[in-house]
Amino acid sequence: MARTGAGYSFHDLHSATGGFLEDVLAGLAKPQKELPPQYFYDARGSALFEAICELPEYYLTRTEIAIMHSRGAEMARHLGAGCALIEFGSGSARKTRILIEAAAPAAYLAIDIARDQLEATAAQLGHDFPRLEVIAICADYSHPIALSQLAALGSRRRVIYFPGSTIGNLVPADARAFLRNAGSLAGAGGGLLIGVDLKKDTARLNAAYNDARGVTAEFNLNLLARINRELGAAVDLSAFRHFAFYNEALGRIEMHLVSTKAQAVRIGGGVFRFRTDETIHTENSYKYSIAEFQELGRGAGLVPVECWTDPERLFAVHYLSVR
Ligand code: AVI
Repeated sequence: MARTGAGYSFHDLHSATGGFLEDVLAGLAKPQKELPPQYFYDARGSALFEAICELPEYYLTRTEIAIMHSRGAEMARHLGAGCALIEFGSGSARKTRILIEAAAPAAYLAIDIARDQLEATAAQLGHDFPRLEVIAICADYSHPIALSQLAALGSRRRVIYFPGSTIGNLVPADARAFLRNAGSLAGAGGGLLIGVDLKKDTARLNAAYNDARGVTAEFNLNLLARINRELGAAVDLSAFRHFAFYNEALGRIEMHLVSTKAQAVRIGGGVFRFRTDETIHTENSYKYSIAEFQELGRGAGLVPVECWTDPERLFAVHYLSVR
């Protein structure tokens, strides 16, 4: 389905029925129970994530925004005026707005699974930047994307923008495959601008995923609430608690939901037994040193060109080019 609004076009390539039940049943049947993190982001989960981004402990968002403000002009020189900017998981596009102001791209193509927010953001950007061609595509960017809409970008230089350290939510092998795919979407001469959280002291990392107000806990537990809402289950949320810790050996924050008692959980015809303290692994958030991320990029056939960071070296924005 495609439609055109004032200043933007919208293309719906995502099937709303998805595989939520199948993914939940498969994840909970594994020896280490798990749930895929993309299911965090229903309307409630997206609102909770926006609230996380404002928390004093969650330094990632405000630090990346500060880097975009202070170094946007340098990034713009790499992007080149009149380029086509392609963003995966655009969300509210707060950082993109800074980049658009600095780099003046000719076209902006946003790909996101969250349909309503995507269309609202596209409409707003179309209104605020009348000379910018805005194309919104509702699709799951975690699958390889072969978009006919790319033809609309013509021969403009393509730059993929992937902020927020969302790449950290993929295991390194998947992150490398993602970078390779993004590189081929950008094409020879194109580039990738990627926000990546840096390794740092464990206390600071642990605090960012265990905030005092309990918003991250609610975000994590919302996965079970969503299962109840959408799959007609009756999981007792009070029998699970949020647990997040930095796994130093693997260089990642792990989020889990811990069963506080022995219990059986029924979901869509499946019965899943939990021991006391048994966990469901809900998310990884990998942290990369600058050198580690550049190496990951090289492994995907990309050329690290530049990297910008903040004075405390909390967060990095990398520019990599496609040969
Ligand atoms: C979206 N992503 C980069 C966030 C992160 O930090 O890994 C998701 C998140 N999980 C807990 N807090 C925030």
